[in-house]
Amino acid sequence: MGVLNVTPDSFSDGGRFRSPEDAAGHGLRLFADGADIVDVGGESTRPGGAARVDAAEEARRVVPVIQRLREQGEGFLSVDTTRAEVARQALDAGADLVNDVSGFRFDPEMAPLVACRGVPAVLMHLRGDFGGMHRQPRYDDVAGEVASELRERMAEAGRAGVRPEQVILDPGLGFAKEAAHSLEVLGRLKELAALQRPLLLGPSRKSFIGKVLDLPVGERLWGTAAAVAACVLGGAHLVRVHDVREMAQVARLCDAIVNSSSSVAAPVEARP
Ligand code: PMM
Repeated sequence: MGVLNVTPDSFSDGGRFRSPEDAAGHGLRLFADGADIVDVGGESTRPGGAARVDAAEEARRVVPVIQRLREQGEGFLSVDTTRAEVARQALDAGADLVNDVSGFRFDPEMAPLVACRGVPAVLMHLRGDFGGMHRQPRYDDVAGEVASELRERMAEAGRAGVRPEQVILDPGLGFAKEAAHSLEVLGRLKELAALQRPLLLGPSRKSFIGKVLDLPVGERLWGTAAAVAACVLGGAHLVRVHDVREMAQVARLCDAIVNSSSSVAAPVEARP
């Protein structure tokens, strides 16, 4: 999944595009670079409390880009929003799936919309709201708590009519999590497989990488590659990244390792 942020202030790639044509052009490049899905977002979730925009402004940013990509692009389009009204307009413009980082919590109309349209939707783990989520998140057992909170969110969505087959789960790296929490979730990804839904992860250029490597956001490509490898080897089905060309190679190779039953089955002493 390639990231296409149509925002003035996203943490690693805000303010890049001057027009919807410009942004759609970047989306087409992401497809050409190997993305299966392009995720179009119009509101920043930047650490430290990004200023929220209203639904009309968010839709004004994403809908024309989705329309253009739908006309010209072949791949799947996703809308990164926590607002049902924005998701509705994006789906009407041709989006195929909804990516809601609030796990359908911020807008009570989101789950009913997803249920009614029957589209796939990413349900991400997040505690609190955008403003408060970075204030000292506390966990005793981060992987266990994320898994059980995702299970609760999925059950809640089910009560609104969302079928389990529609749901893609995301533990929300960097969202209401310190670096140590994100690293532990990555290391214990297999525990989320128990939820029996496809997993999406968004490690790209995030601050847990910067913290370990002591590097600014523009120099986290290799760290992102390592994190993407951990995601795919840990069982992720989708990774949301900015640097699609490079990460497609990392993901494909890790996928080949996962799918290579011979290397898994061969006894250690039989290996060269
Ligand atoms: N991260 C960001 C935005 N949207 N969506 C999902 N499902 N998972 C994520 O980890 C995620 C997301 C923040 O990153 P950005 O500002 O670079 O887009």
